[in-house]
Amino acid sequence: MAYASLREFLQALEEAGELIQVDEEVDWYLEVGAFARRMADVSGGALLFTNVKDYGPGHRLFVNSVGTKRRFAIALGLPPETTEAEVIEAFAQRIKRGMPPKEVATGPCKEHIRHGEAVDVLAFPAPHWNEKDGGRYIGTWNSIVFRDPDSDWVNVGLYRNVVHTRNEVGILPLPAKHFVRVMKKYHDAGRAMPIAIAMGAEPILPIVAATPFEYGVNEYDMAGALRQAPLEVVRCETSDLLVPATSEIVLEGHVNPGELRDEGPFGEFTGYYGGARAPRPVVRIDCVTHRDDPILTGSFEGKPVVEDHLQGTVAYSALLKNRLDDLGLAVRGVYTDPWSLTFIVVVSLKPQFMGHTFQVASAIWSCRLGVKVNWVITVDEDIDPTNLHEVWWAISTRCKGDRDIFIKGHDYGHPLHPCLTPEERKQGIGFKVHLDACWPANWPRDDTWRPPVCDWHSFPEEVRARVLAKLERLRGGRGE
Ligand SMILES: Cc1cc2nc3c(=O)[nH]c(=O)nc-3n(C[C@H](O)[C@H](O)[C@H](O)COP(=O)(O)O)c2cc1C
Ligand SMILES: [Mn+2]
Repeated sequence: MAYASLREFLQALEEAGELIQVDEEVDWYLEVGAFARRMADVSGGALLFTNVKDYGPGHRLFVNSVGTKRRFAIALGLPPETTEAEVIEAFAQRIKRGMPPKEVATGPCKEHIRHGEAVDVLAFPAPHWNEKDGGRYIGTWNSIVFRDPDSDWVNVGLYRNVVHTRNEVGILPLPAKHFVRVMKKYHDAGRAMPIAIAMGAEPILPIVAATPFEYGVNEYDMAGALRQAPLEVVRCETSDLLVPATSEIVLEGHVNPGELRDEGPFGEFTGYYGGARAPRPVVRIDCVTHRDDPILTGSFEGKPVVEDHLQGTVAYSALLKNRLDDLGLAVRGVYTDPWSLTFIVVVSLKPQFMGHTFQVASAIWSCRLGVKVNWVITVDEDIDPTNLHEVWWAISTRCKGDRDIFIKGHDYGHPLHPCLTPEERKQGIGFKVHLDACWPANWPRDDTWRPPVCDWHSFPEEVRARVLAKLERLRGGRGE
């Protein structure tokens, strides 16, 4: 089932007991952030603030939309109790075929249209999230739309926006992002880059925006694929870009060549402040359109687990699984735990030949999203990659440190990676590690080389059945 709007999604969250509406006054300065932090720490509900200080009723703020596995499943139209592995599998299957958007004449996002002097982004309750943030961030759960000047390719990305003035916001696209490549094309041709920042589109689009699809993949098609229904879009007022018809708020603007202004720092997905204050591109807002009683959306960043980490887990695990499948590498599963920030990926497989596990690691590093991955951990197919305890056990028992760990320095480094020196972060110099916790492929499959596993499944089936039946009687039907 596809949600036509954010409001339909809120309704579904309400029915699932996943929505907390806060009617008491809450300060946009730190209090909103602390609410979101607290909910992240207790795996709590999504937050709808109806009374933000200086704003009052009619200017709602929605935060922490897919911050738990249950809500992530609900956003995808799956039952709340769907397991994480099933969510990843559904995501992987759905994105195999795109579904183009459908243009409609108009939509709720056009209920109010403000041009020129009437543009004021601070009409919306943008939070100052963490204390050391470099300002109020209006864009943290947004969908930023732009088109490649040389083709029909439409990209949607999630890049943060600080408020500079009533009609100027900052944007932080990190170096490997599609925004940077496309912006360069416009600017090299001496042209301004038109963009549209949609907030409060239906729930899937920000997830798509934050997913690192390959260059040239039309991300509206991916939104359609994930929603399992075409996304309805309308034309912007000041450009020919298309935006989701039911968006709560749309900021239409452009990025001029060479125009930079200081931006940052910001409490980051790494769990530390990052992106030290530095000159970054500016978006000039030409027009704002919004719904009646608009709902601004926002996402809290910080130490795991916040929705950014869940998004990363689902998207990276699914995209990497599809890639390894496409290459015929036949792995059992791929998983990056939310606490690993997608810097660590675990792959479970049955090694067929010497070097198979390294081939898997190389296949991950050789695609766009693998650039960010520092560690690939390979485990045998009896290990569930989503179960960190099993992975830990495999590393403890099957990885010989001086033989099974491959380290390469002088490689890509993420600019926000805290373990790099400030200079390495600036230059983007990092490392790769392949940690192989599989039995070596050339080892004979006998009990001397590979000691038999000693667990529940190693008991004969009839013994297990007998014991289960006895436990059942013992616990009065509550046996496991
Ligand atoms: C909550 C959240 C905030 C994000 N903020 C930024 C950001 O400020 N800058 C950035 O480059 N990427 C940010 N990302 C990651 C990008 O959205 C992600 O890399 C995405 O793939 C970018 O789109 P692109 O692949 O089309 O370039 C953020 C992701 C999430 C979930
Ligand atoms: Mn993209």
